[in-house]
Amino acid sequence: MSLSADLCLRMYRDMWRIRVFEEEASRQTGLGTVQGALHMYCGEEAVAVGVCANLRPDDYLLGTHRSHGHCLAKGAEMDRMMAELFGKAEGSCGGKGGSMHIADLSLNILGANGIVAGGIGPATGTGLATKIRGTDQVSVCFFGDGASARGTFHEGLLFGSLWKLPVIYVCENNQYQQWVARKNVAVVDSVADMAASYAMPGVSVDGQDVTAVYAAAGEAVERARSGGGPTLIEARTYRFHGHSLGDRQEYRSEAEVEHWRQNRDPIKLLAAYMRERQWLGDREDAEIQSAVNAEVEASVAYAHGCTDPSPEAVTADVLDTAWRVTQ
Ligand SMILES: Cc1ncc(C[n+]2csc(CCOP(=O)(O)OP(=O)(O)O)c2C)c(N)n1
Ligand SMILES: [Mg+2]
Repeated sequence: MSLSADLCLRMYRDMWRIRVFEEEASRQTGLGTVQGALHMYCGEEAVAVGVCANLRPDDYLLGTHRSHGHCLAKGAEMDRMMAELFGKAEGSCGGKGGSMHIADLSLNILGANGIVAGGIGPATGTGLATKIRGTDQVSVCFFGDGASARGTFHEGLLFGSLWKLPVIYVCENNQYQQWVARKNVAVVDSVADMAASYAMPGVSVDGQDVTAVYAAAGEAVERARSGGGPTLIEARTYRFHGHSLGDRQEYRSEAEVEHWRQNRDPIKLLAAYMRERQWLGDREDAEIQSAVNAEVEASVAYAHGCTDPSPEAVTADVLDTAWRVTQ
């Protein structure tokens, strides 16, 4: 399939936005302005960007604990995301969600979450809801390879397939599950093969190649929108950083990480693809990167100018189930 220069440039810029945002978030954690666990998505940007380039603002998105990239790719505002990491009232979730719970209901981003496979059930639910309502929205759920070992994954795929729901299940197979290599704990190599058990199409793509991800997701989104049911996409990818900040990474070699950074960086690969076609020159490249750097710097300035949540806000938006049960 052929992609336009405009689309590639947009995806290139979006991958840079994720990369620089996260590097800054990591720096801010070191400075103490951002608190809590931070799971870096660097190296995996082509998955979020290639999938989300096929989505409309009203499509649903469910994420993982490693979701800054998913949210930015779907259109979440960078300023409010940085403010959220700073724990500020103007943040995407009023400063109470932090890195692992960023949501933006105005874009149907129903949230990152800290429970492995936690998004698969809700994404199947939004798929059911849109089918009942008769809209043509699709639901996308990102999850890691580790999530494919959880019951929720199997339940979600079963009902997604049984009811022919408009859901795209996107597994980011980065070959590691916290501090364990997938090859030491999995009995099938490709997560895409598991789709056969649920009678749905399963596709495995090179997750470092945004053009391949874009094409595979495009087919899946079209099938879902036109009533053809769900698809399981496995994107083979790699995280450049440890599981979360501070991980000593004793389970993998520096040489392996260096190999992926040098030869399999999705940003470098797209740059080479565009340069070959003369869609990207030195000047455009420098302009894109400096605009992204400025946007990220501005988000930090914005977050610094925000206010702390008021103590009274602590119980707002909290469902008091005990109260409900006794009423
Ligand atoms: C139900 C559950 N079990 C365990 C954990 C602890 N945990 C957090 S991330 C993670 C590994 C997830 O691996 P994967 O799904 O491959 O995602 P990745 O971190 O590689 O993106 C684990 C075990 C958790 N958060 N939730
Ligand atoms: Mg993983």
